[in-house]
Amino acid sequence: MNQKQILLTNRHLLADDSQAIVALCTPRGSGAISLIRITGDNAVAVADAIARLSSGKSLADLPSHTIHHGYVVAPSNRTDIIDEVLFLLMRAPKTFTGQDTVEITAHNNHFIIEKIIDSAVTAGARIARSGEFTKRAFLMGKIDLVQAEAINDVIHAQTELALKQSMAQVQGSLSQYLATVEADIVSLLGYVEASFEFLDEEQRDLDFDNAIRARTQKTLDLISTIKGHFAQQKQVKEGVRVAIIGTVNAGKSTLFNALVGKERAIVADLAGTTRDSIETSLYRHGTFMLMIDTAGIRQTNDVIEQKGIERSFAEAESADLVLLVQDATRHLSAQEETIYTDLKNRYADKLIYVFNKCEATVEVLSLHNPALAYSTLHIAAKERRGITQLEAAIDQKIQNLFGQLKSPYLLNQRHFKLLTEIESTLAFIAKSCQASVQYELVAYHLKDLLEKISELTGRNITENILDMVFNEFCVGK
Ligand SMILES: Nc1nc2c(ncn2[C@@H]2O[C@H](COP(=O)(O)OP(=O)(O)OP(=O)(O)O)[C@@H](O)[C@H]2O)c(=O)[nH]1
Ligand SMILES: [Mg+2]
Repeated sequence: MNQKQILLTNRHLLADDSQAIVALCTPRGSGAISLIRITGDNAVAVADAIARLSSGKSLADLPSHTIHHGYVVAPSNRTDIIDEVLFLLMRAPKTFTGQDTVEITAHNNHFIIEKIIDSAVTAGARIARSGEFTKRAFLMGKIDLVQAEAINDVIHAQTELALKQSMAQVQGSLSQYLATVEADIVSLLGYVEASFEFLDEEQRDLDFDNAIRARTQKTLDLISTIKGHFAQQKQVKEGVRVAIIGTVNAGKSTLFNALVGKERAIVADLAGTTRDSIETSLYRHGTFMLMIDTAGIRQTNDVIEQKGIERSFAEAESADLVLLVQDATRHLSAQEETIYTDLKNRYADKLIYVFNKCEATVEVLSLHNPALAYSTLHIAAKERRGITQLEAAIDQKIQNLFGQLKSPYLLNQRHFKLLTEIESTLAFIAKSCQASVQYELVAYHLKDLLEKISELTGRNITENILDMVFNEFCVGK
């Protein structure tokens, strides 16, 4: 489907949605300049009603994509100047929303902004709803739904990497990728339908059936690959969970405080000081992290408390990065060692082994334990020694874990759910084609898949889902 067809398909949703809308597009708060956007069929008329250009002209008479100095005035009294501004005039269709647009660069003052918006409303605009600019851009066929969601992701990106990926998606990379999947399925459907035509020919069976099987598998592999990135990408988007795990009294809370740079967790000599996990978010080197201090693994009467072990494993499981802390001034008990080894083996990729209490004066017992002598870091959390090196190791690990995502796009829950459905249908087709290909059945499912994919890119979508997507936006986007 080309852009024009998309426009026609979606145009009915636009129905009475061509009225000018107005909103502040820059964040509220300090800053010299703010930007107010008016878009819609009557945007230029609305702007003219509140504009007094220095040139004495009207925006309606001026060429598109030009900037004009002037004043915003009250529509009821044109001598009442609200602010000295610049008007950026952009006519359809070469605008973000695809509709006539006037952007006003005003001074960033709460009262000025409110007055300008009020004046625009008096002149015939209405206040934009959350995400409405982007919704219009979508409805006018300027962007597809995946790109619209990516704009939302850009606004809310928590890590630099996530931002880069969102930007890539705004430019259309997942959409292009999905177009490939769609093309694959269309061609597969072509094979299936062609097979109807050659139903009586002897040669047909083998060639067509094998081609259909191979193509189904190929598409299935592609979908699985995209899906495989989901877990990772979710973390890129939401920030990185770093869990500090270890035996009681190992100095986990002391380390936590050193890493977050404040006395957030209670530190005490008493074993079992931390009873519940404590979380603090922090931002460093372009990455948003959630640092988690956990209750320690505790040994009582020679038995290790089961609950503590389970909790630690659960934290390790849901974390993106595990700092496994060992008190270097004492040996681990045999049971503790089993747990440490288990954690280390299970989470090798995301685990940093930290020996704490490694002041020069302390004999570092554990260093002599060959079983544990593997990529360890030695710190003295209480004196803040080795923290810089540990931070560097954390950054390095994050880089390793997330820096090499193969896909330049982001997925959200909606994408993931649909991809799962597409995958299971393809798996079903693959399975049912193992013996002989049931052409009618396969054709039916493939058509269903095409519909699902168009649901993903929003080219065939119900208003319900639309509203869900756009409601996540802030007003002015
Ligand atoms: N010598 C020395 N003592 C430390 C160091 N880091 C922490 N401690 C001490 O070890 C004790 C336990 O510290 P915490 O940070 O409360 O240990 P924790 O692992 O959080 O303990 P729980 O919450 O009980 O599991 C305290 O007395 C700390 O002062 C260190 O680098 N060197
Ligand atoms: Mg603690």
